[in-house]
Amino acid sequence: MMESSDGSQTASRAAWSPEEFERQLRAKETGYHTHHPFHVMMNEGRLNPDQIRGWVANRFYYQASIPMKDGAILSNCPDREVRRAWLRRILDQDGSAGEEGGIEAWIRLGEACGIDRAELVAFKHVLPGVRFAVDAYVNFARTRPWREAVCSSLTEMFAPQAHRDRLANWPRHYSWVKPEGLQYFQMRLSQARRDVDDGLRITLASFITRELQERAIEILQFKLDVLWSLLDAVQLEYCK
Ligand code: AHQ
Repeated sequence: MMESSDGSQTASRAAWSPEEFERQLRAKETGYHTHHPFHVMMNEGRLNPDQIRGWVANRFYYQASIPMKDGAILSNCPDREVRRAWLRRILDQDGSAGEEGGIEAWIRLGEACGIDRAELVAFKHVLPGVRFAVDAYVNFARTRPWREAVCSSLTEMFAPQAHRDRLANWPRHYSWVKPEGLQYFQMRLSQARRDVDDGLRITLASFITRELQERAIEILQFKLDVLWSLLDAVQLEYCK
């Protein structure tokens, strides 16, 4: 037990070991958006084409905002090594020589679902609640210390299972979606794992006191809320 200056006893709040800290972070999976009712209905094949198209068109605003978010992290980060690694995320999404990138792949998902390309890229169908949730995430990355923004990307620890579920369920339940549209989910299986390795290494090395570690858990909850609120807005609009 630690003794404070006035002699009162205060419970020691020792920092978690790196293994326990990672376990605490991963335990937040229970609040991940794959458990949202809309996503459960998606995996169970209970969505109609308009609901699928509504999800794809609204999630496009999130996808198109990722490079802006990562650019904000780069602009706040003074560490050249971290920037070199983090830059890859922008190229993964925006594309680079010979690689069309994730944003183009998501546009092809939209076209495979029958969404007009011009309407998708103009964010014509993006709902107010989706815009607010995504903008909150980008503004978090712009205004908070870069290490906090790195930590907020760790919801992607749970993303590979989401992509595996879609790759398994869409061909079965949504065979009307042209199969080439699913390439984005395939791409992210490996990219997400690599991104999470970077993000977790930085987070475990940066949040080293118990107080900072509990702040990291709060940050992850904020990002889980961003993803959950996005689906709340989509479900309210498309599941009336
Ligand atoms: O396709 C996704 C992606 O590129 C990213 C980057 C990362 C971040 O920096 O916040 N998070 C993320 C996510 C992607 N796809 C989501 C999905 O369900 O398809 C999951 C999402 C995430 O878990 O944060």
